Amino acid sequence: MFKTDPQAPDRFVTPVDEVFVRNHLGPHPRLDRATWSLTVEGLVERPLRLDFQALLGLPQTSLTAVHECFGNPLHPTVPTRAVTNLEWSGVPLSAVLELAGPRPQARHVWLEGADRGDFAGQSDVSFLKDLPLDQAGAEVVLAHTMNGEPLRPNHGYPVRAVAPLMFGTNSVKWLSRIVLAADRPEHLFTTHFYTRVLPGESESRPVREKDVSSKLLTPADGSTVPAGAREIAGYAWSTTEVTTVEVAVDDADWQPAVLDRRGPDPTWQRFRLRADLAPGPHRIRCRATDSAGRVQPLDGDRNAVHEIRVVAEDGA
Ligand SMILES: Nc1nc2c(c(=O)[nH]1)N[C@H]1C(S)=C(S)[C@@H](COP(=O)(O)O)O[C@H]1N2
Ligand SMILES: [Mo]
Repeated sequence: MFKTDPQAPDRFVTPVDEVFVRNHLGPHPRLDRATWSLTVEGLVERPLRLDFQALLGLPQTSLTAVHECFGNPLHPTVPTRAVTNLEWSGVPLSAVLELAGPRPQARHVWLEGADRGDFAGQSDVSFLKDLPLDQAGAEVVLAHTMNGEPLRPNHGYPVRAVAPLMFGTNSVKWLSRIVLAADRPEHLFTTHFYTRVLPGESESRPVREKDVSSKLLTPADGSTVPAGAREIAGYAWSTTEVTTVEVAVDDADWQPAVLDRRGPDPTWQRFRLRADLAPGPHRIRCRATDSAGRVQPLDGDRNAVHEIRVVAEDGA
C-alpha cells in the first residue's frame, strides 16, 4: 500500500480552501461590502473616503503571484514554508493615489487593517504596515477577488492590499485606512517585528522582498512510492525570476532540474527531475538560485533548502 501523491498542493494556482490563514490579532473582523469604506488621508491634496462601489468604478487589474508567509515574527529564521500561488483582481493602488494626489513631502504609504487585538504583550493594537510610496504605487493592488471569487472573510473581505513581490505580511487584510506620510510609522508590525539583518549586511531592514526559495511537493513528504524512476517536482520562487533549481537525492551530487520560465507575473516556477529511487528510505533536497544570484542556504535561515523523506518499495 502506498499513499499516492496528493494532487491538491501541487497545482499551479492554489485552491482557496488550501490557503493558509494568518491573523495576528484574533478572529477576523466582520465587515460588509455595503458598509465598508477606505479612507485616504495624511499628505494628500484631496483626502478621500471610498466605498466599495467607488472602488469598482476605478480601473481594474488582475495578476497571479506567490503569496508566502514570512513565518512567525518572534522566530524569524525558522522555516515554515507556508506558500501558495494565487490570482488576485482589484484596483491598482496607483489609481487611488492619483485621485488623492500625494503631496511632494509624501514618501511612505501606511496601510492599516480594520482588525484590532493583542499581540506579544501589547493590547489593542492595529495591523499596520508601510511601504515606500514609489514602490507601493508601482506594485500594490487593492484586491477584492481571490481566484475569481470574492475574498473570504479570513482572507481580508471585502478588500485587502496585495504586495505581489513581498512577503504576505505586507498584504494588509480588511484594508480600512491609507495614510501618506513623510516618515515610517513606529509600530509593533513595522519597526519592532518584521525587521531583520540580511546575510552580509549590518543594518536591519523591514521584511519586504521575498527570499529565494523552493519547495518539493512530489512525491509527498513522508510518503511511500514505488521504487524505480520517479518524477521529483515542486515550485521555486523569489522576488526576481528563479534561474536554476538543483535537486539532490541522498548523498549524490546536486543535479539541475528542468525549470519553467517565469511569465510577466511574479508567480512561482515549476521544476522537475526524473530520478531513480532504489528500494529503501531516501532524503531528497532542492535548492534554488535567482537572477540576482541569491542561493538558498543549506541551513540556518527561514529559506534553507527544503528536504523531504520518502520510502521506495518494490511492487508498491
Ligand atoms: N489586517 C491584517 N492583515 C494581515 C495580517 C493580519 O493579521 N491582519 N496578517 C499578515 C500576514 S503575516 C500574512 S502571511 C498574510 C496572510 O494572508 P492570508 O491569511 O490571506 O493567507 O496576511 C497579512 N495581512
Ligand atoms: Mo505571515
